[in-house]
Amino acid sequence: MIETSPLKLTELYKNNLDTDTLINLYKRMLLPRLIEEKMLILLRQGRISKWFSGIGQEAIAIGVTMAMQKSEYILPMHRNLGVFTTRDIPLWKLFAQWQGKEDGFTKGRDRSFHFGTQDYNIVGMISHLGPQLGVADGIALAQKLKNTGLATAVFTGEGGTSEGDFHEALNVASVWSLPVLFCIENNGYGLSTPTSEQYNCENLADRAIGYGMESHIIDGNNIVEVYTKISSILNDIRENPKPVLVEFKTFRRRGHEEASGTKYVPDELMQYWEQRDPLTRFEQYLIDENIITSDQIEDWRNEIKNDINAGLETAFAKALPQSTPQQELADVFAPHEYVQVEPSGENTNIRLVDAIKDGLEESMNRYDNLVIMGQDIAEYGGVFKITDGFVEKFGRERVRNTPICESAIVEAAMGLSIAGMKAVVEMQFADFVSSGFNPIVNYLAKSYYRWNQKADIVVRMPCGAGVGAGPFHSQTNEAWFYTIPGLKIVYPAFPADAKGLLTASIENPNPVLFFEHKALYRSVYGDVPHGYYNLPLGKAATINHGNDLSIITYGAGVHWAKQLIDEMHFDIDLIDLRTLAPLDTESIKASVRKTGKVIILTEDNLTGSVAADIAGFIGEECFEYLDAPIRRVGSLDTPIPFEKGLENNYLPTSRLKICVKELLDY
Ligand SMILES: Cc1ncc(C[n+]2csc(CCOP(=O)(O)OP(=O)(O)O)c2C)c(N)n1
Repeated sequence: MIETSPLKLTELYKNNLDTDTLINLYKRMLLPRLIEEKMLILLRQGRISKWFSGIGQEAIAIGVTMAMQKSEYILPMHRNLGVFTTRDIPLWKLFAQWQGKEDGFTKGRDRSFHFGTQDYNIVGMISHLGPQLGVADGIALAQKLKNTGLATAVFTGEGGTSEGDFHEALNVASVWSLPVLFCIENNGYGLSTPTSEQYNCENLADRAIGYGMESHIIDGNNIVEVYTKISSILNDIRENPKPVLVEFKTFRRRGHEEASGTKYVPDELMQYWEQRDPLTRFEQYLIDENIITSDQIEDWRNEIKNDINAGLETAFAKALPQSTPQQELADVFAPHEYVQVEPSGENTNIRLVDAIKDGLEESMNRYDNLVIMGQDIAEYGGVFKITDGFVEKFGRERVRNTPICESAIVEAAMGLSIAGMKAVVEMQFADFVSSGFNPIVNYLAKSYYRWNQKADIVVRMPCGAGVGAGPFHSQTNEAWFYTIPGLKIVYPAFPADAKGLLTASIENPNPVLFFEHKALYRSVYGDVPHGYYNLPLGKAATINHGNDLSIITYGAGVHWAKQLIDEMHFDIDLIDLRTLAPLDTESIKASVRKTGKVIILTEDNLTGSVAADIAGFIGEECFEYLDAPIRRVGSLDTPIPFEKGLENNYLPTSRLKICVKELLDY
């Protein structure tokens, strides 16, 4: 039965809040409810596309947002309309966003709540649900490092808690004592999946114990409880930075999205929760207590409905995006004006590994908002010793050992960038980036295009074969990323390039995957300028000038080709691409036009490699200049074997020599 007894409601809503606050909480809940009711009508009329309803869950978004300071970041989910309205985003702009209008938050590039806005300190979700939990860690880390005393709140459904991101994010937040409020909205179902099939513990809040974290269970349908308890938890978090997990018990009263219905929900359950509607129940309480009157409610409803209609009218009148392919392409990366910093003129002959260390150190000196994160990188200096001595120079706050959780750390790097910092993430081995793949390709790569949020992050990737390390410590996996718009890929072959390209990558506000070949780390020496200098991304280098054949390659391939040219005295043009994205297409064209024959050499296995794409480009752009078929030379289409002899068979060096001879004789 509906709890209408004044006594019971008095008990339920017992509080010390003043009348204004109570009325404000009510009106704040009323707004998203009325917006939703309108949206359901528009949906039926086919005037908006999808709708994820938060009806019955409003108390959580509103209570949490009201308890937050406006300067604190909130990372809401698809049912948290109340976060957006409580931050006072103009209604027309929200509606324009949902309609894909030019003046929405994403210029029509992403739908519904998939956007963020720095103006309102809101960072919306990506569809994958979990990644924002780690992003919240990064934002909170930035607040902690900057001593702002601000907390960060992030939402997830109970379904999202089954994702690895949830576990990684909670663990990192706990290990680093980050001021994050993790909010689980446990609304009974994840799409059609009931909680009994989602997790096997009584309360999700209990999971906090495993992470050494405080937790609370809160009635998510009681606005007073949400607001007062969260206010007090946040005060505590701000003073003593630490993460807190809150499980809000609530219920999803409508379908996962409107079209899918609620057939699988038992009627009694629906009725039970309808009786606990956070808005109508609180309204009854306020009337019973003579805090508001029915007339006032009527007036507010009319006022809000008028605002909604006005907002809709404005949004409907707004233009759809009128873009061109050029404009779309120009918005994939954050703008950056590269300013050349010339080298000092004084050089020392050092190894590639030393040059990378140098570049990193110069950048740490140059940017005091730069943080490096990675496994074993602090006192231990990283497995390749690149950050050896950094803790002593820059401190543990900026040189951070991480737990083994590639996803959460990439996400945390994104959070740092959102909060105005720079991050370098060291993958212990490039192979392990697969465990952080999702946030790189879906969050970092797409965020500038989606809502103009830069991802000022370099992911360092110790990669490559030739060290007898087997299938999981030898891959060169640049092709996994080459196809993704929004990522830059740098792959130096020489020490001086490595240093100058690393500093340039760190300067650049976009996500850069920086490949460092392990076999070259300690075998390749070169003269490297002292001090800070940079090199532009997207410029290839000609390592050997020749006329009979072009070899276009990068990384270890440059050294294999150079060795062959030196041994055989071939007249070959050798192009070291140095960066793959952006690709120096002009240098490729110039070389192929000069020689008329070309090999694209890659250490990667051939199928689907970067070489395949470059071959396609040459076929299209240089066809009239070719005197022989374009040849790709790469590794076998097998995993990389461990044993030295097998690894040699796998790698393309022997096939390169044959191919060079065939082409020269063609
Ligand atoms: C990684 C991933 N897997 C699956 C989905 C599809 N999906 C979208 S929402 C959803 C259910 C989410 O449930 P929950 O986290 O409890 O949030 P709720 O929708 O109940 O608010 C699913 C399965 C997705 N978006 N991302």
